[in-house]
Amino acid sequence: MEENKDLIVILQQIQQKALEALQKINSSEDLEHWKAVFLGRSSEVMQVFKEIPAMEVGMRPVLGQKANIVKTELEKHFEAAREHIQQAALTNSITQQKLDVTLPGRLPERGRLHIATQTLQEIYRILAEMGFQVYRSREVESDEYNFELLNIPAHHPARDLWDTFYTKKDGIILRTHTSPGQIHAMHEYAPDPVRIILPGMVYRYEQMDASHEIQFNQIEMLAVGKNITFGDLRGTLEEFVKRMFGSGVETRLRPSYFPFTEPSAEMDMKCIACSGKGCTVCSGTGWLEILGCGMVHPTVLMNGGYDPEKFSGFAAGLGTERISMLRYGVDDIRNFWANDIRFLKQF
Ligand code: FA5
Repeated sequence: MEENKDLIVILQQIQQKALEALQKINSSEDLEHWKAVFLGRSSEVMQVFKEIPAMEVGMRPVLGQKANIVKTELEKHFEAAREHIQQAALTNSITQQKLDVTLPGRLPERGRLHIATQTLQEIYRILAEMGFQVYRSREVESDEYNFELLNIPAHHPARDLWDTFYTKKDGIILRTHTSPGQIHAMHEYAPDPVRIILPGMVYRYEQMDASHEIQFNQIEMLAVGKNITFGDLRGTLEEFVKRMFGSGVETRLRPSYFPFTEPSAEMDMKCIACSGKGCTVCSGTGWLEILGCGMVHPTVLMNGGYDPEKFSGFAAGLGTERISMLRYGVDDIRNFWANDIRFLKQF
């Protein structure tokens, strides 16, 4: 009996000791430590619970009840103290680390379309209005499509016009121009008429300078049908340039040579960077070549599945980075893929 009374006194002492210790605590770390000491598995209250089964039967409920009251009481104070400490920490951070809400906010960086994509999209828009549909074609090509079927047999000197990236796989190359797409499209549509554009990246193993890159975008135009003439080609290109750059822009068509067109020509635009005076962009000539073009060669029509006696067509290949350069006054084509954010941000 005496022993039981002692335990009740001990429980009261435990409670008093714990609450006194709690009073002095003002940090979360100390509070957690307090919890381990006074409410943890090997705390004194828990020891009392362990001793109860050895007690006199009649006293067990009384002791159990008392021990529970003490434990609940300590838990209650622990929760209150935790609340208090958290609140104090919050008040402290609000008053000590004051926010200056008048400071300008940090704007998130906004992405944008690359200048090359913007130009491609503008060209799609203009040529769509003129009746051309986009036809996608592969960048990794076969020698057959990039050269043979375009009337450039192996060992033909015209292959020198395009410095090629070869792969280790025999006959597989990176396309040097978008023209092989002409053959893919003709194979798909012949003998129906087509009026399409073939956009995308092309690759050349070239010496880079202000107007030459080793990778650049081209847009191929192809129209095949009945009674299509060089006049249609010229009219279409002039209309395109007018819609792209405005009516005051000067262009010229120069006779040229491509194995897959006959006759062939190249179109130059008066260099906007120097107003035709001559600069690094136009290699001092005052003109910048923007595209090659011509009437589709009868052999190519035949390779595509058309009868050249009944069908004719025109084709053109535009270098679209050159178009961007003229449009925005960019004086070095190497800026396009150098990925300098200061350059790209301007467009
Ligand atoms: C061709 O690639 C022909 N396939 C174009 C063609 C298509 C002719 C259909 C006839 C019929 P060329 O190699 O000239 O042609 O290139 C066409 C255009 O791509 C050039 O006018 C120029 O604007 C651009 N270009 C050529 N080489 C580069 C280069 N290294 N860097 C940037 N643009 C280039």
